Amino acid sequence: MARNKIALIGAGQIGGTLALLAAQKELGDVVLFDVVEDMPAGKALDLAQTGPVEGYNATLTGTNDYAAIEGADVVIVTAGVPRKPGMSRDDLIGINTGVVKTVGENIKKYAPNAFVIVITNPLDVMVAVMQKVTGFKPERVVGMAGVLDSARFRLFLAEEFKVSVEDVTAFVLGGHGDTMVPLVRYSTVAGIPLPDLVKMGWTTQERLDAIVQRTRDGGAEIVKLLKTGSAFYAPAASAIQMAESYLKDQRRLLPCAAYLTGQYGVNGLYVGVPVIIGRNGVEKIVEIELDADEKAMFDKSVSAVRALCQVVNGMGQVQL
Ligand code: A3D
Repeated sequence: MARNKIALIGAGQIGGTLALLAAQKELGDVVLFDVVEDMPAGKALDLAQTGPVEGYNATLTGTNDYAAIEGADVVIVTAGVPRKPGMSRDDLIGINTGVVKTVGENIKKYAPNAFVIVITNPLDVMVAVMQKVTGFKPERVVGMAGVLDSARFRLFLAEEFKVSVEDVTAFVLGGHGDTMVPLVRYSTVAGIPLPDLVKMGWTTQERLDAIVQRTRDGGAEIVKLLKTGSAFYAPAASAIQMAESYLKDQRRLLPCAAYLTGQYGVNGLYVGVPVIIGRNGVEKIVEIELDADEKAMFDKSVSAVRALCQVVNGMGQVQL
């Protein structure tokens, strides 16, 4: 049986971690692409030499030539620039729109059947640019953000309740930015909703509010500590979970940036919602009921994403 082929566009901090995780999980052979001369080949060789020690069977190659991604089953895109301290994700739009456009044109040419996961920020708009440029069905182009934002929420909750991270489920919806919507009502410890845990005295509403805010600021907290670059281990792990669900037809229910066609009252926009990922890509967009406050937060987040789409349109490279 032929192995799957996973192309990683951008061989920086997240790209390298994606390659390691994909190899360790033996999801397929990995091709690392970057515009920096020789660097992806160096990273791939280093990772290939990890194979005998870690015991993984995967071929890893690095390249500056898009032709090497030919026929990829999954493409994960991190090409572009990350944030520096004091920058918002939206400040990256000028550089990253052009980068994602070029990347999309090459994915269309060399990997026309791929499932594409975008990580480059500002996420919700970059995934829209990717879909537009490739012309792929929206089911095959998704953005990674919700899995990461939810993982941050889950960690902070597990620490608060002193329980295993495995027993905390959480949902963060909306755009990947300051207006993201951590959904307290739909987040649980082993099925017990957070509002019940407040009633049970496990935490207070004030402490829960602070955790919600820390989740919203989760990316900035790491940018400030790292001083150069942004988070990369958890973003990579999150995208690999999505890729694995596609490649193994796991039908995981994960929050991802998906193209809405009327769901949640939104039409023609990529925004973070729960979806099922299986062999056909996004197989279902799950519409959960939002109360008035949650809906207001979600709508605010949607407006922020729409405003960024207008910025891209104004730049004249792609019309969303
Ligand atoms: P970094 O380590 O700088 O890697 C980016 C790589 O892209 C570098 O190696 C560049 O050489 C390469 N690159 C630049 N231009 C091109 C091009 N035209 N074609 C191909 N490769 C190119 O950054 P990183 O890996 O830390 O982050 C990558 C992106 O992910 C940034 O935009 C981050 O903001 C974003 N990010 C998103 C999340 C989400 O949750 C959505 C989380 C963390 C980072």
